[in-house]
Amino acid sequence: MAISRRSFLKGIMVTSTAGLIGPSLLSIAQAAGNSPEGTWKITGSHWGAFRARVLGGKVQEVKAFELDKYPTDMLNGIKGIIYSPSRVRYPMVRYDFYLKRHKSDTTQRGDFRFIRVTWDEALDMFYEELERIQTTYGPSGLYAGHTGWRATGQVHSCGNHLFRSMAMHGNYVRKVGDYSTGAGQTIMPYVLGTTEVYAQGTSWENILNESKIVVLWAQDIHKNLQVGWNCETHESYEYLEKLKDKIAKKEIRVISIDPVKSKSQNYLNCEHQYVNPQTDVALMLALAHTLYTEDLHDKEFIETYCLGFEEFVPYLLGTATDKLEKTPEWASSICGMKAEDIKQLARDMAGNRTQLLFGWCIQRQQHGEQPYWMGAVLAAMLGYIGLPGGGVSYAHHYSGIGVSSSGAAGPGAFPGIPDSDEHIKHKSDDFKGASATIPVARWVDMILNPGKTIEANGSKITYPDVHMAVFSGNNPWHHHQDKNKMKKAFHKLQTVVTVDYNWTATCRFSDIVLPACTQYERNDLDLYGSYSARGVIAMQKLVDPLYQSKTDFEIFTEFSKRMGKHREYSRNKTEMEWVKELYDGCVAANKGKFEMPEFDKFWQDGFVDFGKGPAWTRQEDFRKDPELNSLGTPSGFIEIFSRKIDRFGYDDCKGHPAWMEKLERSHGGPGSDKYPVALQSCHPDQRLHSQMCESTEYRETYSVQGREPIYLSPGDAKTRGIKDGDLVRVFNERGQLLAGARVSDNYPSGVARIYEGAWYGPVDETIGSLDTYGDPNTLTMDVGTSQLAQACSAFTCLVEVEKFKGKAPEVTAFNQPTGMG
Ligand SMILES: Nc1nc2c(c(=O)[nH]1)N[C@H]1C(S)=C(S)[C@@H](COP(=O)(O)OP(=O)(O)OC[C@H]3O[C@@H](n4cnc5c(=O)[nH]c(N)nc54)[C@H](O)[C@@H]3O)O[C@H]1N2
Ligand SMILES: Nc1nc2c(c(=O)[nH]1)N[C@H]1C(S)=C(S)[C@@H](COP(=O)(O)OP(=O)(O)OC[C@H]3O[C@@H](n4cnc5c(=O)[nH]c(N)nc54)[C@H](O)[C@@H]3O)O[C@H]1N2
Ligand SMILES: [Mo]
Repeated sequence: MAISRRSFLKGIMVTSTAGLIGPSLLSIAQAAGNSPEGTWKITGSHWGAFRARVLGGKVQEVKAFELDKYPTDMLNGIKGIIYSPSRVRYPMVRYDFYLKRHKSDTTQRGDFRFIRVTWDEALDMFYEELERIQTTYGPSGLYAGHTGWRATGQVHSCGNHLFRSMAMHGNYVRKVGDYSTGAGQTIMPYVLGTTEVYAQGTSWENILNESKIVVLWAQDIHKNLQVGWNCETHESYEYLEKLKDKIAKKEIRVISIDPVKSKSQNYLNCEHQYVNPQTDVALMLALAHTLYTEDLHDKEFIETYCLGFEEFVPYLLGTATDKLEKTPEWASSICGMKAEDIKQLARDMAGNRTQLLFGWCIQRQQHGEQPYWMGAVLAAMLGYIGLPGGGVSYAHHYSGIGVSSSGAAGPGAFPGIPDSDEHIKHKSDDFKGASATIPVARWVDMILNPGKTIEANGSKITYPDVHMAVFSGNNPWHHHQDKNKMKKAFHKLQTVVTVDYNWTATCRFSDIVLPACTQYERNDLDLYGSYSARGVIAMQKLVDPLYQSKTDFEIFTEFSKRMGKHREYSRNKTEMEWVKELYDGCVAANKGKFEMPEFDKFWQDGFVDFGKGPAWTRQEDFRKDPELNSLGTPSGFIEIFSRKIDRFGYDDCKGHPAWMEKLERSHGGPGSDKYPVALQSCHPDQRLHSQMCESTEYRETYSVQGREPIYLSPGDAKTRGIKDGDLVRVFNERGQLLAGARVSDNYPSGVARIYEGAWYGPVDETIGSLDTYGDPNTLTMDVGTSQLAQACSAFTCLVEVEKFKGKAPEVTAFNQPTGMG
């Protein structure tokens, strides 16, 4: 690697005084840093760390970081993010909003007519709108609490920039929960005492050494570990490789319980247990029924570690009020698995140490709390909880969970709150009787129904009357369900401001759009390995911000000038001073435990390695001593029955896990006569949500006739006269889209998939308009999982598919807006 220009200069500084560096010396330095093929720099990302060769101010080449032994194919999409045709180049204002401000015709939202303005004009307008909202409506008029997969980097953490600057102006409506695990993180504290979904799990070493059966339950681990919340290390893949090996040698059984043959199943070459979509709870109940009636359940474990089994058993046996015995025969008619196979699976699990590994998308459906709760009950009945290679995990597919933690502290972050109350301009916290916090997936419902009261986790939430929304680091026009409902909601908003580097659909439906630069256009640092805390990675700026884009730090420092508080905002520090300060803070936190070099050396090397931590087993301490190491549940034990939840009196989340019918369900369930195909909108193999969809050449490696693929079973394709590569229309009562058919043996009849994050590109802004690229959220349902979590239910969705006839409209999703000046 060529020595960087900065370190070369630094070398000179040591031997000479700054004044001596004349033009000739500088050009020597330049020449050394810039060898003919350019300069190599290092940076980190959700996709992993990599080095980039920069020449002539342009990224020429990207290669994986040497320590990353299993880099993701997505590195091939990075250049296309920076040089995407969809970059927001200048501050832009929606045409009618430019003319009439908050009195604009909001039904024009999404018509994609924008006017270019200067940064000062844009920031003034943004500030004036905030002032107007705070003084006219108070804090309940503003929604600014949204989050999402903003880029890695702790200095430019764009969510924190938004939250800090908005809070320095005044109060606003915030959210609780997230789209990833909304149902899981709400139910699990009642059952196992923590969210479980964001907790470190049993180390892979222990699973490999001790498990006899591993169940991948709705778990596409091989696909989903490609990305991480911090800079991903991909260390998990080493264990997946070993697992594959052990399966081949028949030393371990891995069973994927999934409607689809997943990428992981195909990679591992493991067993597949087909289940109908949304019916896992019926299957689990039947497994529990077999364990109980064949006396295979671990009575001692239940006696010692659990509470409420007696209340659950009558429901299982059909002696409770519903008078329905949850037999394998009963479950079979719902879940599609043969009764005899269910019984055999229960016996196999009872006789062999079994590790259940749940993915997240079975809780991203109506009643999503139930499979997680019932999963814990099943694990408790098996009795392996707290033993290495046994029990239940809810997150081994996420951010390297299962790779043991080094125990080191990562770098802190730019603060997301004001430093002092004195920095806050409007101090009112009068939400006019409405709630200041709402469950995140209900935010569109909130905009549409001010004053409406809903239940959420034992409390009543009253929707505030929101008139303005601000977004940064998330793309709600990709991530939220039911686009046509969103359009109606956005007609009700007076002002929408979005900060992004791309013309996402969220920008398209906004009034003021501010161009951020990408993470590759700024200096930063982050943790290397989210849960493993493997090290610290330097994120060296690769190129200068393109067009008129700015860093989020700069945007909100400039914004704070409007309040005369930019010094307080930035603490009067530059970007590099922040990078150094966060690094030095990390050094201090690890002092005496982990050796870290001085900042300059770190920045030059690009990486600090904390090494690997020891293997670990989840809930081991609880198993050893349930009194001393009691769980965080109300009783301290595993709660098979929850008195607390029971007292809420919800009909859609009762005192113990239960099977409940869905609003829509395939394979004979409600609505399947009209729309027979269950639409999965899983997490994309070749994107991070909507990020990288704009990467043109990379997108062309998977798109079909320029559209997002829909994966279909051969049977479903045949009965509809659809061939692989055909353009199809996918539709239901909620919307319609165009997609390209990919016919695949991995899919069973009645199940199709369009990956989430496909960019929304409507023909026009009207309600019901055809989506030209294929965003599945054009079709999904905006309904809470239950009154407990009120979380995202994207997987409760039925559609019909037909061959598209006629002239297909052009894809509009990646366009620049129509300029009006
Ligand atoms: N149908 C369906 N819908 C789903 C899901 C599903 O399974 N099915 N999954 C849900 C889940 S789990 C999630 S987590 C969400 C994800 O939803 P999001 O987190 O909203 O998705 P992203 O596409 O990652 O959006 C991040 C946005 O931030 C922008 N951005 C990135 N870095 C920066 C930065 O430094 N500065 C600024 N200003 N902007 C930046 C990107 O350009 C992008 O537009 O989607 C949810 N939606
Ligand atoms: N490559 C990549 N990786 C990612 C992300 C990304 O965008 N791209 N996003 C990250 C984020 S934010 C999140 S939240 C996680 C998401 O993680 P998950 O939500 O777990 O991921 P999915 O791949 O959507 O779903 C996993 C599996 O569940 C199966 N499944 C769907 N419905 C059912 C059902 O009813 N029953 C059963 N048994 N199985 C079902 C699907 O067929 C699929 O194989 O992934 C993370 N990892
Ligand atoms: Mo997520």
